[in-house]
Amino acid sequence: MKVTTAPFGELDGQPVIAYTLKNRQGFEVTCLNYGCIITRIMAPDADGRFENVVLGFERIEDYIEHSPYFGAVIGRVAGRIKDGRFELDGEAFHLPQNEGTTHLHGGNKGFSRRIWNSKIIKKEGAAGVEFRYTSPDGEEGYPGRVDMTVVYWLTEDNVLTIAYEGVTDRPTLLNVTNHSYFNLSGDAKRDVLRHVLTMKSDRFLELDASLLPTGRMLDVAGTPFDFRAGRYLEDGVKSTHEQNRLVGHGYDHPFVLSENRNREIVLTDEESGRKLIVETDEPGVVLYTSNQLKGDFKVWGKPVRPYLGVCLETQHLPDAVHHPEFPSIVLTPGEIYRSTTRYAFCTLK
Ligand code: FUC
Repeated sequence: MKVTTAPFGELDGQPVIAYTLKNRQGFEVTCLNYGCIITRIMAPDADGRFENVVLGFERIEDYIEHSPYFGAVIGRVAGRIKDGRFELDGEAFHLPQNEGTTHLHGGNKGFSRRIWNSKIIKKEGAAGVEFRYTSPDGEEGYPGRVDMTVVYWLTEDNVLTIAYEGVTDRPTLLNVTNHSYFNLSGDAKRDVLRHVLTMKSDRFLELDASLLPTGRMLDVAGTPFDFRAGRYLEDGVKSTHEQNRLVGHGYDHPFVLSENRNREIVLTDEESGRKLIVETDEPGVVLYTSNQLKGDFKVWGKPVRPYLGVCLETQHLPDAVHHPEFPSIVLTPGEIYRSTTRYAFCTLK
């Protein structure tokens, strides 16, 4: 395992560093101390050709100006919080409303836009980067000082593991994820519509017009949300299902996982022969087919467009603080927030 570092520009007088983890097979992951952003994952196709399988940029300026959370760690709370307000132990908290009246992805300057302390770590058969960030009490409106650690581990068998840990000194909310946009075609040469997704999920959350959960969990059976036997992502884009249309034709939905740590999410691209197996201990995953991905910028030389990537955001269910029936995202002093997601890259051959 080889770990190299390279300068990746500067932000507010602080250096941005790119770490590249490379194993003996030639599989590579590059990540930044800014937002713990994964900029690049070089994975082999069925013929052994290494290409990048995530959307990203080559310059820090692009991440600051354009990025729809490409590759970043999202927190303190991933997803949407209705009206940017919540109550905890009888106290009301107000968060920045950065999408209409909704609070999205931790606010204006969440974990994804912070410089993290970073260092290279190693253990038998694996190398990694450990990121640490202390989010002060009241940052982006959230109570409590939160000490966060995120570790990216790479092993010789092309497995990337992300481990999150957090503690607080006051009751608060915490629900962290990674917002990588996968595109297994390699170097974003095709969109993801012909990617096949298989998921062990029987239910998904109904959304309202603001993309907030209504509280209803819908049965996937007989709908384009049934991924249990695998289906093309395209199905949800062409679908006339009201929930697909509502999110801009496609998927932007939380799914309840019915199994954990057992090949519960599998994404394949038959043409390149690449396959990604995601395993997590989180109760849910937000499937986002980048329906809203637009703008006057390019990714790896190609103009961005909807469906150029697919996000598999493993996490607790969004807006949990307003839905007591969802698993709680409250973290109290003395508890340790722990979450792990494993991404195994392989080929169909
Ligand atoms: C996802 C979606 C949102 C948004 C964002 C960039 O998590 O739920 O709709 O577009 O990412």
